[in-house]
Amino acid sequence: QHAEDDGPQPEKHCGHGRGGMGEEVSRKEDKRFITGRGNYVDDIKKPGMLHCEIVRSPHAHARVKDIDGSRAEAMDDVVAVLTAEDLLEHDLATMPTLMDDTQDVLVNDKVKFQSQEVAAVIAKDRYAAKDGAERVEVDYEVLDPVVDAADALEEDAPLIRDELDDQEDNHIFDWETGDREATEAVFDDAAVTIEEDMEYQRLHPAPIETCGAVADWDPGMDKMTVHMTSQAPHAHRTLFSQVSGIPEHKVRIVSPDVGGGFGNKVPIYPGYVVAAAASYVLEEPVKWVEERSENIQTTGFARDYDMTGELAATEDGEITGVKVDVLANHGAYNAAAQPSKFPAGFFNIFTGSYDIEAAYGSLTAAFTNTAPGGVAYRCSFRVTEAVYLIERLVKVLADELDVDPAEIRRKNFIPSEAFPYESATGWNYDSGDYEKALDKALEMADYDHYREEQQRRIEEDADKLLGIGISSFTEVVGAGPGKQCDIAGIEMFDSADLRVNPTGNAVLRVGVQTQGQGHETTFAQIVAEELGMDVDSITVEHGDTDTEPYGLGTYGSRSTPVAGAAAAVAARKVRDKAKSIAANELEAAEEDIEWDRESGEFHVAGAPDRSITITEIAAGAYMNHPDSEEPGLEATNYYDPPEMTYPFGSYIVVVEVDRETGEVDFEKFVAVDDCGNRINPMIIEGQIHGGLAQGIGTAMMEEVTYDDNGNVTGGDFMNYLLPTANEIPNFETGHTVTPSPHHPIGAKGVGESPTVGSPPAIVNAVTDAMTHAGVSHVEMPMTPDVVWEHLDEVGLAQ
Ligand code: MCN
Ligand code: CUM
Repeated sequence: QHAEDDGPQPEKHCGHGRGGMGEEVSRKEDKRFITGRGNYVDDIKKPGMLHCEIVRSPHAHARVKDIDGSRAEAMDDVVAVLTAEDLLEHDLATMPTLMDDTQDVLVNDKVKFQSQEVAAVIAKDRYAAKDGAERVEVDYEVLDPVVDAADALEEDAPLIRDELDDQEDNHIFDWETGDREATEAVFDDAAVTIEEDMEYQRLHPAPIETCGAVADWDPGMDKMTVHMTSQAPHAHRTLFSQVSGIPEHKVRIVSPDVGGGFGNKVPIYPGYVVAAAASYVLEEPVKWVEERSENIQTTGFARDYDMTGELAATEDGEITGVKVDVLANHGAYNAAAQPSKFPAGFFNIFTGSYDIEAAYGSLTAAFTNTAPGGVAYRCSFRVTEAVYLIERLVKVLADELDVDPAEIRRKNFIPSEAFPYESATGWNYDSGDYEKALDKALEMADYDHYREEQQRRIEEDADKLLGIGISSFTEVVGAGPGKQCDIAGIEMFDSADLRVNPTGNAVLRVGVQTQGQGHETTFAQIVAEELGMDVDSITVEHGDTDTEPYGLGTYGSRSTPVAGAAAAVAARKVRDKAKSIAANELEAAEEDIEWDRESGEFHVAGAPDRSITITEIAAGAYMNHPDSEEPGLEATNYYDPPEMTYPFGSYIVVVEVDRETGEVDFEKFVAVDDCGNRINPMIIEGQIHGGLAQGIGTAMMEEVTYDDNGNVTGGDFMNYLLPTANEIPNFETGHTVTPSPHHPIGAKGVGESPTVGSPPAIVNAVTDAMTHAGVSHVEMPMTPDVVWEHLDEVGLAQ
């Protein structure tokens, strides 16, 4: 699978000044971004391009009795009004979701959530399209909606999916994991058990750039080109081809610069299909770009898990069992974006960083009259929910036993010598050293000092209470292996194709798709490291299915674990061929050629001065190739990872809680991460900062809310609150390095660690400020009124 190599060693900043592994290379892509030369979907303009505006339902549950588009069609600049009837002619009225459900592209019979797509107006400019959409008259028969998952499972709840023959209620599926009997037995014998109910509220990834597409059907070439906001261009091409019937080689998906994805751009949305259908019918390019409220109200949401967790432990705090029960709100369609064999994503990693004998989890998923989705927003396929659950429970247990939450973690960590480790729910952790990361975080946070300060404030009845929260999380990222993980049947491998030019520079094409993560820099660094090239001489291309090798895309922090591995292996294949060319150029035997990582040069064994650079070798490959080799210097690798990678970290948050207002201030925010060998520490730091900000948003402010009539009451930035620079404290980051033993360069993913790891640390901190008065849990988002109510309840409010 991978070429043998010792690889760069932990903690040793290699790079050798050429911008290889471990160097803080400035982001290559930033030049175009900060000079206003980025190229996003809405920047694409084509001759004759039309604009699409979608007519959306004001009701959450309603039968569509009639659609009258005549007033819109009568407008000068309106070209067409499309409804489900028009799409039916082309067999495009419905589309499959990633979980094998069927979603209306335009509502055929019944609206199932507010703002669902009912009709589309195509016009010569965006204003006309919008005016036209307002003139489309839809006659609705309003039905009772149900937005809460528990209510949806009541016997008298309105049936949402009445178009499905086998669907008699709103129940979607039950799922379980672990060993129920063994877990019950452990709980029966336990000296101590604790239980806590907690909600992980509905969130939205809310990338700066909303979703959009420019579809362009070329009747001369019989080819459909779709520029779209996609985290997975190739998978989307296959799905597009399957849905439309256009052969795959006649479909080209281009994902230009993407202004943030955070999981939002993994699914396929009706707008993309409508734009493509409209272009096909009208034979002109058609652009569709969402507005903010459309994005929040209709595209893939995140979380919405109602969880009950229990721990069993011995008197001295050894955790022996964990039990969890979940009610999942999936919205109107089962459209979670995750590997198809994992209906609850990777939620079953809920044993976390701890060596727990027995674990059992059960989950029920329900349809509701809310937008579909469920997996998105920097979550590693629901590891966010799992980490939240276990890290909250550990804090509750520590309080029950009156032991320090750092000590109880230390006591239960999977010991560093136990790796590779198989968890009670079947995960194979590759490597870890949890105690080291925790110790480092404790030291950076000045933990003992704050514990004393906390006590002092309690004794002095101070106006502001102090709370200290810890989270020692474990992540699982880097799906495949292909046999376990697939999207719509396609195995989750990834790819890299490296071509070295005659003049010694190179183009690396990858199957993943950056949305801001810096792949154009970090992937070039991998090649620079492996070939002794300068990072500036390598261009990374992604996001065009006509030129890039097939890959499954960027999500689940899989780019480094999977495509990063592919890039390293492709570079090593080139290096192998380079040896043969070096031998030819240096007139030596190939077995005698050695590559020196430090200098980046190839030389004859025992004669370091008889050396040659990759640039000279590139010239040799095209101008004087050895008879034993084909001309040229390139290699491709399709990498199917043998395992996932398990990054981890320890976060410590110190908060001040105002007893008069319920406001929470961050005193200290320490994040120690371990993502194995690090490619670019500066980019990693940026990833951590961004994810911690989103973790603060999650814990403190963000929620998509609905009223009982199914109206989205949190569907715009007035009501869906994102943190700004004002709410973000100074982060102190640190790291440890525990390489992945199976990854060619020892790297693990990191893109989601901070959002996964930080919410429980923050909630643990706020709760901790009130633990002495008996508060065991505070629900997110912890707005001042929520916190104040808890203060009031236990007599701490002023
Ligand atoms: N990296 C590194 N060394 C490592 C691990 C990672 O230098 N040991 C670098 C990578 O090379 C890459 C970045 O850190 O440039 C993130 O890498 P990785 O963890 O592999 O994650 P992905 O590139 O697959 O990104 C996906 C991840 C996910 S799933 C979400 S959601 C998210 C996130 O990244 N969305 C983002 N971070 C985001 N950052 C931005 N700016 N925009 C988004 O939409
Ligand atoms: Cu779960 S959000 Mo990211 O995997 O694209």
